Amino acid sequence: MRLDQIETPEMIKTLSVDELQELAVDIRNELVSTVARNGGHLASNLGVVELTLALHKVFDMPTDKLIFDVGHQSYVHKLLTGRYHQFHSLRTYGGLSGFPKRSESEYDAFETGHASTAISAALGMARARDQLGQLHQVIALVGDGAMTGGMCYEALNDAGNSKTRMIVVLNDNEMSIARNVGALSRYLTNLRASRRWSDAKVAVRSGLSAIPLIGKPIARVISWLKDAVKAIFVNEEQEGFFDALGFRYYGPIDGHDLPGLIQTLEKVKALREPVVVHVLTQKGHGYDKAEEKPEIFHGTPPFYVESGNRRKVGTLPSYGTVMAQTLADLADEDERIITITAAMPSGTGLNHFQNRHPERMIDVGIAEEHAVTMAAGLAAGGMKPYFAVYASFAQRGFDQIIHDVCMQNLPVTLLLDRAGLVGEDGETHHGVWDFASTLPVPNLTVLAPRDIGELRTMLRWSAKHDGPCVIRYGRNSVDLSARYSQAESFTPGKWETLEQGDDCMLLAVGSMVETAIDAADMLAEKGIHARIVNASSVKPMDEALLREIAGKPVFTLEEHVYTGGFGAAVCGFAADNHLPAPRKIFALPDAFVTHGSRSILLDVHGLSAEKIADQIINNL
Ligand SMILES: Cc1ncc(C[n+]2csc(CCOP(=O)(O)OP(=O)(O)O)c2C)c(N)n1
Repeated sequence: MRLDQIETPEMIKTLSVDELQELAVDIRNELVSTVARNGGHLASNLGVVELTLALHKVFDMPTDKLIFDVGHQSYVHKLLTGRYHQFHSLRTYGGLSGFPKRSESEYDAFETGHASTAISAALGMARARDQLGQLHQVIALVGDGAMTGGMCYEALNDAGNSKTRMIVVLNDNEMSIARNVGALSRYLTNLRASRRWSDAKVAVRSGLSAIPLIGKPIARVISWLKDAVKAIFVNEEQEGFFDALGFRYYGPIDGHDLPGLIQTLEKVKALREPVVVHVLTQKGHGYDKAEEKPEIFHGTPPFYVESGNRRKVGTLPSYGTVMAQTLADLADEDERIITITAAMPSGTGLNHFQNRHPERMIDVGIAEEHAVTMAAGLAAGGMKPYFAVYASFAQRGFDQIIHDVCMQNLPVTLLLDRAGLVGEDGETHHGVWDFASTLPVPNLTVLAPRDIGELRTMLRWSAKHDGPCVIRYGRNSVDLSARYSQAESFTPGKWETLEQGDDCMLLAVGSMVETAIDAADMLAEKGIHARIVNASSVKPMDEALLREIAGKPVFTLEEHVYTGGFGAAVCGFAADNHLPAPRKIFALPDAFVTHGSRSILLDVHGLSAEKIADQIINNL
């Protein structure tokens, strides 16, 4: 049976192992060709082809519930659950999401996108099952990278103690996006070693046993010797980690061996207690380019299958690269500067910093809450920490920003990358709530550069600033230096006027400055002259400028939700000071924005230059 004939996972149950193996080839071809065209998470999906087939062969979805941690590795599951014919639309506007979506399929039991949630969700679903007198299994598929996140331990602790029937499949490929870090990762490596050791032991034993007369006694001695050596290298006490938490541990098993996987899953299916099945997989398995460079093919833009090269190569450095290079220069002069990533050294650009100051870049794993409080500790200890993190993942550290950083007025800088709409990754990844959560926090300075030049200037300012600070920038870097030169220094609370004009005032933040310039060009064609203001200091605001322009038609522009954002703050200031409110706040709606290209999404929500210009004309 070919992949295009699989309409429901029921059909997989009838297939032999050989037929499943043929299907695995089809699946890998489909994954590579679709992701090469649309971009997406390739290496992780290539690694779970056999595992997903085995899960669908053994369990009865959708009655049994399968929950993907992060959810970026759910493509194979989508292909097997009636979505093959839509798979070409993966991650495009109106097409399939790159993450599980309950609205997309009854087989998507729980929505994910951020790491380390699956065990908690599975435990909740298992408890609901027990409360409601149902009998199905609940399975959480969790990567070893996701297991660096603290929520996993809170959930294991609770689940193991409650003895709730559920299965955690631990997909261990020794990688997060980059190489996995931390003590648990070391522990899992030990377990892997023990498996290689026992495999070798079995092989030697069976080989020797075949020799008549002397074979069996020699095999016994060698076996004893090997156990003694193994006890030195593999700490037997550590092997009880999951058992100690109240789980029954199975593994490690080979995640590309279909018969072995099916056999083990069959065995654990009927168990009435919490179980961990430790599965070893290879990230990128079956596509040589992804096997060689799993980090590059973790999440990739469109690429050529033959060469593995990206289809489009940008000429402008990313904000992350500019940030890391500027900080590395500053760190040459200031030994207190230290950087932190939560498992995203290349995504944030900090790998460039690491190349120059390896001892001053810390990867804490997928542990954003810990990263913020640890940064507060570094600052309290006399260092100058910078935590670079995607805006949507920084949501995890909200309480830590208030309680650990700002209340003590510690000089921690948060560098919020991918702020605004990210595009194809969709609603779990858009970073559009950061103003709402940072603007109300006392002591915190909140900044958003108009381009890479201003980011450099802000970073130089921040190195001398003795207090907490947030600098947010978007996915697409911008360089406005050809049109507007960059001031030498940055002053919080002072906004820059890029164009003079008297007919309307455009107060734009971050990515919206470039859009405001384009919109103003369109307005100029209609004889409307806009003053363009780069409101890069979001807190403190330029109150003097706000008073100066009071009474003129003011429009605010931001890539952030309407509620609690920059425009709302301008309105608040106006109300407080008996000034007229802005004519309109250009911002995102109070709704979850779907996936699709950034330009489409901005246009759909009225935030393209054309739509902004039209709305201003109508308003005036
Ligand atoms: C809270 C949070 N932080 C960071 C990320 C970005 N991220 C996506 S996948 C991933 C690595 C996950 O590793 P693992 O769970 O081992 O899955 P694999 O890709 O190796 O299969 C990271 C860091 C995220 N999704 N959520």
